[in-house]
Amino acid sequence: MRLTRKVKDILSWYESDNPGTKGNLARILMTGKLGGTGRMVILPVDQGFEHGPARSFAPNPPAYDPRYHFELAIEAGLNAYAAPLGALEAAAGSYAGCIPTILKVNSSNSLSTTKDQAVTATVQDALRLGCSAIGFTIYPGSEYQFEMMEELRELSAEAKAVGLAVVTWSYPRGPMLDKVGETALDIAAYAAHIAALTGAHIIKVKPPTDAVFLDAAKKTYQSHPVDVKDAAARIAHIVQACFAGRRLVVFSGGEAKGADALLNEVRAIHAGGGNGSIVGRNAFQRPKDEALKLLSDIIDIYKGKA
Ligand code: FBP
Repeated sequence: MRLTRKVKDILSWYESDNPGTKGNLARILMTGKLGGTGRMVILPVDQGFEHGPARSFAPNPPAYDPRYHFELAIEAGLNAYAAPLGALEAAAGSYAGCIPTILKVNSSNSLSTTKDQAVTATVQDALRLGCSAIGFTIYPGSEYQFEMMEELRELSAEAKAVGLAVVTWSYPRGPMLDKVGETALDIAAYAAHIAALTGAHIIKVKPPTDAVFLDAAKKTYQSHPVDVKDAAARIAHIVQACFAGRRLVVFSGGEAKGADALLNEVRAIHAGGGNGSIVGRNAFQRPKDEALKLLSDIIDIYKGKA
């Protein structure tokens, strides 16, 4: 496979990584309908852990079957599929080599009252299952944030040593953050930057709102304004927080919503220079033909066609 100039350029940002990790990043970046463009669409399916099976899969019952998600990601021409251990184990053999996979190695659940996640898989599992990367969530702002970052440090070092990439979900939550704070622009930028500083290859955050949450940050944002009313400018600010755009950053889809609302978010991500989307519920909670249409529309936006 010949890498595009764009992908070679992206790989050059990762100056300390070995050929194994660069090769796995290249696999993700070169796969699917967006292969070679530097943009990505990834299917994440860990919501069974996060929200429970019915809240995740009842809207589209075929999605209870882990094979469904491999099929959806492959048919849609996505770059990668991310899931926890059991879901990958349930189908990894049939789909070995068909699409890059990301093993989500920690998970939370809605029965917990703490903002923490358990480590539920290992780097060795990721290698055994043929994954390209491990995925790990940190909750900046949580009472457990430092333990989570320390767990990430260990797993990340181990993954990088054996040539895997690291995808970090960085979701601010915890006692000092209310719902507005969790997705405020300054907090989202902070979370993305923390993920970059922990050594993530691919950073995943929620699209930021126009709120600025921290009083200390408000002064800075007034003297160095970001056009907070413009969704693309907000995305561009997150990209800036990811080492001036020298780390890949993708944005999550959130709860199921109308196609137009999601496509508008994607237009802003594209215009703001984000590297793509990681869309779970908005994909697998729709009937498959609708999901394929929506994913195709998303891909067209990233190709600059829509
Ligand atoms: P969605 O597109 O379904 O939002 O998936 C992205 C994701 O990061 C999942 O990996 C994760 O399970 C979920 O969001 C967490 O969502 P929430 O923060 O709403 O619990």
